[in-house]
Amino acid sequence: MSSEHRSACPLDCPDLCGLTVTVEGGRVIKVDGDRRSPITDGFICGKVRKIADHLYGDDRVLAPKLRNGPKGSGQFRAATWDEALDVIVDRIGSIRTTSGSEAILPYHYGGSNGWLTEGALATRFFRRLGASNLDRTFCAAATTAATRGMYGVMPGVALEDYEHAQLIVLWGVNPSATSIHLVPVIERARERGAKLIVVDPRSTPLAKRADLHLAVRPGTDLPVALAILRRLFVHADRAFLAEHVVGTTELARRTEQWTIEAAAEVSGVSVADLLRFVDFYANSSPAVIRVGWGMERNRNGGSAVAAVLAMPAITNKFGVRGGGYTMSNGDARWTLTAETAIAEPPTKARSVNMSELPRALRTLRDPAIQCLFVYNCNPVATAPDQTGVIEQLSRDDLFVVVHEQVMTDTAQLADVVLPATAFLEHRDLRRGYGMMRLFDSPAVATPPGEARSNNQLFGELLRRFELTRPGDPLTDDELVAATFAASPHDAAIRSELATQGIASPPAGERPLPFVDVFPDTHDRKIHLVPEALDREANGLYTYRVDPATEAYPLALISPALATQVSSTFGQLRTAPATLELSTVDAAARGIASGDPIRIFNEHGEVHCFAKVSDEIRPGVCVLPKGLWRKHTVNGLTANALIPQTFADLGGQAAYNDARVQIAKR
Ligand SMILES: Nc1nc2c(c(=O)[nH]1)N[C@H]1C(S)=C(S)[C@@H](COP(=O)(O)OP(=O)(O)OC[C@H]3O[C@@H](n4cnc5c(=O)[nH]c(N)nc54)[C@H](O)[C@@H]3O)O[C@H]1N2
Ligand SMILES: Nc1nc2c(c(=O)[nH]1)N[C@H]1C(S)=C(S)[C@@H](COP(=O)(O)OP(=O)(O)OC[C@H]3O[C@@H](n4cnc5c(=O)[nH]c(N)nc54)[C@H](O)[C@@H]3O)O[C@H]1N2
Ligand code: SF4
Ligand SMILES: [Mo]
Repeated sequence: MSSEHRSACPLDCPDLCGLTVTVEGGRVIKVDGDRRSPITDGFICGKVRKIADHLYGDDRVLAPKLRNGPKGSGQFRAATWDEALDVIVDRIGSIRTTSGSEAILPYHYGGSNGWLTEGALATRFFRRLGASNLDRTFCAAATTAATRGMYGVMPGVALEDYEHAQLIVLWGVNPSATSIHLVPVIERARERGAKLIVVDPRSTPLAKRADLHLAVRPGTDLPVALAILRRLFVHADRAFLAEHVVGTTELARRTEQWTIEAAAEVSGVSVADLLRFVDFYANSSPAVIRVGWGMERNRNGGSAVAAVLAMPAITNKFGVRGGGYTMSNGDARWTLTAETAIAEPPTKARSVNMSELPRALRTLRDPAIQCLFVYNCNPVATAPDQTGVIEQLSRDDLFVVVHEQVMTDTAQLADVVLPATAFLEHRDLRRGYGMMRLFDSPAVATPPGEARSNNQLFGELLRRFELTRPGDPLTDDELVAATFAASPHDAAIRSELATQGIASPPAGERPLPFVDVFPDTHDRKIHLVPEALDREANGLYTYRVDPATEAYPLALISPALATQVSSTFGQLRTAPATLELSTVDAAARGIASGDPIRIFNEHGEVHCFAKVSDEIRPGVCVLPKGLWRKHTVNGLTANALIPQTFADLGGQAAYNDARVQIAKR
């Protein structure tokens, strides 16, 4: 007998789909979209429709494993949970005694991305232990810094409201892969006459259909945006600026050197096209800019995002449905957070930027890191400097624990592998970062083998290290109850969740910026040149020149694959990796599609096959993010070519700052 259950998809995707899950004998046999969320509209992506392949595939970790061969040999023996936890308690205990707790580094990013799996008892455990803290900078660190500094946590335009726009700008974002439910909304707007502009070095599916495509060189969005702003000042809404905006004069000063001609030169886009952008934008309302994450991952990323976010402020595109910008809507004024339920005060322990993992492991002293505890993350596939990550994780004197659903490239390097549940097997609360609602995503399937949720694991570790306190919630259900209890104002949300499994934020699910919601900076104004950002960036809006050299002239970018979420589901990919390069760059090197090639720079070398494409601009090549080692000939991916350097804001990894050369093998 099968049964149907309502759930939600908490994966790292802006859409946050409502799901109908069919379960038989505790196993998921079918997943489809439902209609509780208008944006899901009854359909979901192929990745999640096929999630049974992930849940019940050969790579699933079913029981704890202990390494019984040399590091990285992939030799493990099965163990009981008790045995594995004894090893962990023993090793961590002795590291604490000899070197202190900061010798332990928790290493995590999104994982299943819900409130309960992201933080909760793991945060509590590592803080009470006194472990080193982690700066989570893989993604959205630069965009978050820019947005918060300028607008606070004001929600942006709801994705549903794009239907009302007359102009839609997609800036460094590829919804055809990363937010598929936005595509039909854009199409509906276009049927009603909306224009579409795409700013992207690649001809993405929507760029091909756009009214204007600015195929900028990676990392040159800043001069482009400043030159456009310089022109937009002519169309400024002076009354709006006077009432709601601080820093206009200073921003105008910083745009001065960026004529359209200068920006065209640096970005490789024509003067005529930049002027067309200005014309479209100045003369359209409602106009919305969807800011993606492709533009933040370089040395100019934070300033570039800030410059783009200044456009709707200067011209006042707010106050109308479908007008303004959308960055992340994750902070859409939820007063309810799992943080409030946990209320575990931050510690004074040192903080380590996750995007310089090899450097931290190599150089930190007093104490050096001796234990890396990985959960919700696959750094061998996703962190910069892959060679360094592999080298460091393979050290005999580093104790590596990995809590995982499947045998990832990182798990292969562990001393202890612990089996983790997947969403649908544990409960989670998840708010959207595109779609603004909050979902309660229940456990609907039986965890295979001995998989345990993050909170089961860290609850047990809290107990074993005698770090629990009376009244501590220790299960997912207790954590949800504590989350609600800590937010007494949210009775309405609670009852919506209980009856529907989905709730709207207090400000409504489609709030209008500057009508329903305002910046929540200290004076409720937009800050165009916030002092803190100016200091952090060492001069906000200062352009740093392209890192290309004669030896490494090509920009390598690593956009998202439609078939994965970062490296998640990568075990299911059978196709070998291909590097896409432009017809011009291929011809210059005598390379044809299918040729074996090597891509190299001072950090590393990747061996794979070429795909010659007229969908990327000359000077740029593409190797997608999230590939696994098995997908390339020499077991290294784009991340082996990515430096441990940061964007200008947020300590953000500069994934798209890699410059490379390509040759036939
Ligand atoms: N299917 C799928 N969906 C996903 C993900 C996934 O891996 N797969 N990942 C999820 C996550 S973690 C995130 S953060 C989001 C990311 O969502 P997106 O921001 O849409 O993803 P990206 O593919 O990283 O980058 C978007 C575009 O930026 C372009 N780009 C690269 N460099 C530059 C630049 O310097 N300037 C400009 N203007 N454009 C540039 C790329 O060519 C790419 O088309 O998607 C989420 N959704
Ligand atoms: N080259 C390149 N690399 C990139 C980027 C890029 O642009 N270029 N962008 C990056 C971006 S946008 C992001 S967000 C990061 C993401 O990088 P990661 O944080 O490493 O994300 P994933 O690759 O999705 O890996 C998450 C892992 O967590 C596991 N997991 C899921 N749920 C749970 C759970 O409940 N418990 C436990 N213990 N584990 C769980 C999954 O099985 C999966 O293996 O990658 C970054 N890496
Ligand atoms: S990954 Fe995105 S599109 Fe796919 S089901 Fe989840 S929320 Fe929906
Ligand atoms: Mo991300």
